[in-house]
Amino acid sequence: MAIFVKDKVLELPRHRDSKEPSHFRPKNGFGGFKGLKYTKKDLFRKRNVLTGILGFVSLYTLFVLLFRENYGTFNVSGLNPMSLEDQEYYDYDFKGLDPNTIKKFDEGVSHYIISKGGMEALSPEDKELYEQEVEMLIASTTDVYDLSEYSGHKDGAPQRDHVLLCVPLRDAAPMLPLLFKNLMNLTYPHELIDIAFLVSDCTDAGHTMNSLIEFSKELQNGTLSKTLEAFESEQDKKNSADKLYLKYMKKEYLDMVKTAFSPPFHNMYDKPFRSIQIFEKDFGQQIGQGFSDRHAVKVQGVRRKLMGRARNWLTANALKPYHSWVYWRDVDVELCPGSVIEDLMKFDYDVMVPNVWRPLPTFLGGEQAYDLNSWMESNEALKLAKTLDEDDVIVEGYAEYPTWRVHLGYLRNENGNPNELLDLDGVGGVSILARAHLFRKGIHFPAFTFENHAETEAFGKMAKKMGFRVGGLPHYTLWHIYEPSDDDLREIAKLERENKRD
Ligand SMILES: Nc1nc2c(ncn2[C@@H]2O[C@H](COP(=O)(O)OP(=O)(O)OP(=O)(O)O)[C@@H](O)[C@H]2O)c(=O)[nH]1
Ligand SMILES: [Mg+2]
Repeated sequence: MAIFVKDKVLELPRHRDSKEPSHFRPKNGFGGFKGLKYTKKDLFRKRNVLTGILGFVSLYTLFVLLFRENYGTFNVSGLNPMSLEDQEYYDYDFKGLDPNTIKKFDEGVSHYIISKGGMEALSPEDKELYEQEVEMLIASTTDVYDLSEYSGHKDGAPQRDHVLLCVPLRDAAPMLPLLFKNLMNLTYPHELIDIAFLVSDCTDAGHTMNSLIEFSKELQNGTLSKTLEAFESEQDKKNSADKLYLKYMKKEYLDMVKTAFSPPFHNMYDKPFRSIQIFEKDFGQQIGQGFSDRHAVKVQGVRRKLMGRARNWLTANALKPYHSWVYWRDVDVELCPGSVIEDLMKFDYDVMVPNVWRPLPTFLGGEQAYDLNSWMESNEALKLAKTLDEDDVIVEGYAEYPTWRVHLGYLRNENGNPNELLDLDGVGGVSILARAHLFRKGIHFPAFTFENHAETEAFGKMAKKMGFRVGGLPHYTLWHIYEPSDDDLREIAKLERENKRD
């Protein structure tokens, strides 16, 4: 396996003649389509139901293999083999139809269920088999969903609510180790989470896509944490100039990061997710992904509208009838509680976001509110909107747009109650949990100006306008990564020169 970072390809620091075996195996211990019988929810509890591999490529859509074939007798050191018993790995679109049974019907089959004299002619066993086969025949062309069953419980995990986890990515290869560690750290049952990545407009010669595929395979094989551990310990040995800024970060924050990424992790850390899909589609984004490029005020409207297109495209393609919740997550989150999905769900709101801060070098104050897109509307901003063109997009945090809104970010108290909740109008996109039926009802991330907003802020406004509850947690914090701006790098260089002189 190779992990790609920027323009370099970094081979993993270990030799593997054969693929690392997974310590997870599908229940019944076989893969592929052998010995399968029935498919639908009510059938798949039968023995010998389909386990295994579903892989397909469609319009450059890759469905990454769930399991490799070579599980068998193995044991990754320190890990016990574990069988993937959870029914959710095998339900809905993970069909297990027996081709021979279907073929039998296709070729025409005579079946007598009443005797000549009107007496019951089938034995109870024959009758049961006949009913199962008919059900399989129907299931081969028909899916039936009662959408009222997928409206999202506030205790989604025990209710077995399926979650679609969407991650948009652009030029994100260096960020993937962080993202995948945070994904593994999620405590919401992995077998209930379908992950959908959208890779767009990359300028890194395919590195984001190639690395993403490799990481996804390892994740679904249950071997990613071991692989990353080896990879990162090798990386740590390299004295990278890019990390110079760490000298200027608060020790408390660096300690928090260290603790978060050191074992012990939760029991199901390595457990494969229900599925991973990777989509690639370009939307013509031209603005660079560098910190200073993407933050210029004049590019915000265009950039946000394109992001809206990308997000809508992803939900439209990945959302299935059986998803009850959709969780949106940006790649560039450094610290996030593993229980974030459950923690956002439990309030029974239709849209819920946490607070997002970022660490800063001590010469800039050590930390700051980062995501200013989560806010309560103000009269001043409504008045300001009336003075703007219909197509203008208000962006928060810029002197050009004095909105005087209440920002979730600024309400944070380090020791505040993480369960305190505030009703919001606009939301930021770093980490949004929303009920799936909002998307089914047409709420989306406007790629046009909606009430002088675009993308996630307009999504919040639209959800509110359609009568849904939108909230945020001022004292529940996710930490966005710190990326030194051009000015910060100059300051760090200056301080380094001064230190050397002393
Ligand atoms: N698919 C896709 N993903 C993108 C695009 N631009 C950014 N992303 C991803 O979307 C998420 C958010 O992007 P950021 O560049 O962090 O932008 P932001 O959320 O507006 O916030 P800032 O960090 O303040 O710039 C990240 O996961 C990016 O990798 C794009 O054009 N297409
Ligand atoms: Mg970001």
